[in-house]
Amino acid sequence: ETISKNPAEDKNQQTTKPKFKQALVTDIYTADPSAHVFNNKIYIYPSHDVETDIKPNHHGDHFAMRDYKVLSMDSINSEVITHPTALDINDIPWAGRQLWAPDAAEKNGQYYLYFPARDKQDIFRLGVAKSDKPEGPFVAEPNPMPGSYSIDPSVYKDSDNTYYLYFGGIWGGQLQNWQNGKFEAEFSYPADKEPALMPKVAKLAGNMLEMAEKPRDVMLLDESGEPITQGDNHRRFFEAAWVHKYKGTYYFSYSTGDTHKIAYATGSSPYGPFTYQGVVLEPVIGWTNHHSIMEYQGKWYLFYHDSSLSKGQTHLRSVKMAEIKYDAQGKIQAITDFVE
Ligand code: FUB
Repeated sequence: ETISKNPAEDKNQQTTKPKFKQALVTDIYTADPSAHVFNNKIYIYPSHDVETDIKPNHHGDHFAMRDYKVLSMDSINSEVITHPTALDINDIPWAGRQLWAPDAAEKNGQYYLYFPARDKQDIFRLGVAKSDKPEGPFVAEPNPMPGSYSIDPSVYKDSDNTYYLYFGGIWGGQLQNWQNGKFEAEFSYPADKEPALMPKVAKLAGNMLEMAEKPRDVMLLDESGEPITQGDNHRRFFEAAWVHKYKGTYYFSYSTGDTHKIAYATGSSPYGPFTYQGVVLEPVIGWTNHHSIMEYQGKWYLFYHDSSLSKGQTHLRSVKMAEIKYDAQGKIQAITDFVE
């Protein structure tokens, strides 16, 4: 069901085609896009940003999102459809507030929406909701995924049909509160020279609703094979884990948070370790930077967001896309949000 056309159209042309590096939809604010090809169509699972009176703070309380809406495109050049609400916080029995960056996966014709939300104790957990349609509506499980914590779940389906769940985010994402296997309100970050807090990975169980194993660290290494350190905030993991595979190599990309970049590292296993390679996307307008990378008909696309439409309001972002290219060694050529 279509409820909006792509408003990024050029008024001088009779077209509704989306343009690279321009907001895909302008009727609502959208962020944190996780893009997938399901049934030969492109589906984008974004956060749905909303206005709030909450003042910006380091916990991210101003990201007060309350529902999800899925975007879809018949092809990379087609109009963008904003679908009706896919999941509302009022229909998630365990959730208290803040529906943050989601992702989705398909298995045997069932679609699974993975999302973070604070529970009624105000601790971030990961939830799952099911649908028989990629755009929803989704029905949430009554409880969060057992043993889940922190934010930004993303699911990578490997070529052998194993599904891996990645997650984690520091500062407002609370990963720093879980250094000893349980939530601790009092904590210290590692010292600047110590290994940084690493993102997490676990195989998903066959039912797609729980982890099949205890989450382990995704090790991000520097060029010498040493863990990236906490003080290296231009390269250390902050949030927004995403995995894709290109020519047999696994690419782990992520946001560096307070240095505002999408960086990436490569490895030979979905568990890592991954060695730092460089930047995919330079800082955008707005504080956060969050993305996904998707292959479609032999080309590769970066989906991301910025706050240009809201004139820089950090919590009011818009999803965009751009093509990315690899060099002969498989290095991703960094892009900026600048429109050529
Ligand atoms: O959208 C809320 C949060 O901001 C996401 O979960 C983070 O990745 C950041 O984009």
